[in-house]
Amino acid sequence: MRDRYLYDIAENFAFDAPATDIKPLGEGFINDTYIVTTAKSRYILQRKNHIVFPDVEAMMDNIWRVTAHLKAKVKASGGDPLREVLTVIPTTDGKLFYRDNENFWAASLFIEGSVTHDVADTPRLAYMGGRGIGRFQAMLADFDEPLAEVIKGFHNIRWRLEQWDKALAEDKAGRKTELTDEIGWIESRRAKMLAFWELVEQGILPKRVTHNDTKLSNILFDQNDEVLCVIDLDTVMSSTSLNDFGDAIRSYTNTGAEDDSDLSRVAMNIETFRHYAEGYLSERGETMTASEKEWLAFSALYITFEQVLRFLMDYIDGDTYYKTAYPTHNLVRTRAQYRLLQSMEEQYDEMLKIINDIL
Ligand code: GN1
Ligand code: MG
Repeated sequence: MRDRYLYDIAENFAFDAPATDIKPLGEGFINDTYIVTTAKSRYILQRKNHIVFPDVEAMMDNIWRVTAHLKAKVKASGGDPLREVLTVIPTTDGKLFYRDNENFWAASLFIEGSVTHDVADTPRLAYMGGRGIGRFQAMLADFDEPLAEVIKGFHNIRWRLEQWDKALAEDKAGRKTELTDEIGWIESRRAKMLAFWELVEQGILPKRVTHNDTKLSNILFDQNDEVLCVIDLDTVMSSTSLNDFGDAIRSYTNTGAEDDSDLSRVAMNIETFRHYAEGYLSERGETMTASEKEWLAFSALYITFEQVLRFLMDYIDGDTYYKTAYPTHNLVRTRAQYRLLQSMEEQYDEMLKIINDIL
């Protein structure tokens, strides 16, 4: 059925012609995404989750400035800024987002002929994904404007653990007593994870522009599987760039699904790790500090631990953050991500060796 509401929203954006078709696209956990067709072009329209992103204006301002910087870089090197960088489409009155009574909306250009992949099932895809994120960070190395912290303490485990302690104390959904093992997984690693974050707090690991959601499906490829650009810039912020490496390893190398209920399928594929690291370091190797290189492999454990904590905390809170498909979904996600973390811990020496060999 033609949903009049979405067409009314679309009219507020500076598209080249009125929308003739609007369909849902993908299945993100946070925003709702649609593809809008006009007589001449296609666009992406997103309802931004205002609970997750309390300051949509600041978020869109981050995205606008970062993409302007990237576009200038791509232009200077003879590339096509409309295909190699996300293009935000403003509203008809020149704003970066549209707000109606209940929702916040933003739009961007759909890049024709682009392809996404959900699973890094070939060495080349893992390598190219690493290169894509490496280049994204390299192009932003000289971006020295402040960026808004769109989600407070996003990859800050000190902050996450404060929230965790509160969630346990409140036990909102009354689920804590069934979760003794799972809670132990977090507590036994608390000190180690905090020690890593302290390096960021002390400036030993420098802050850079980071993407903060580096799953493979956030990269657009062309028909030959060359990287076009990195999308989903909602969480672009200033933090350690190791987060981006760690989150990519968490998502690329998993031989199972993020929410796999069959734990025997879940493990870290060390070859995928190697290929991603090779691609990433081919772009970033020279601009990384000695401390960044030293802690690169650990960042995968750090981000995977954080994801275990976030899924479990949402389960304890009564499933208020992530979209869930069934009542124990967040618990299943927790266990699957924990299995992945264990697999990384088992292969940590090998990960260190691979990084050293590449460098
Ligand atoms: C969320 O919605 P999506 O898939 O882009 C989340 C990430 C998590 C991911 C887990 C803003 O990303 O941090 O790693 O789910 N994004 C936010 O799949 O919380
Ligand atoms: Mg995202």
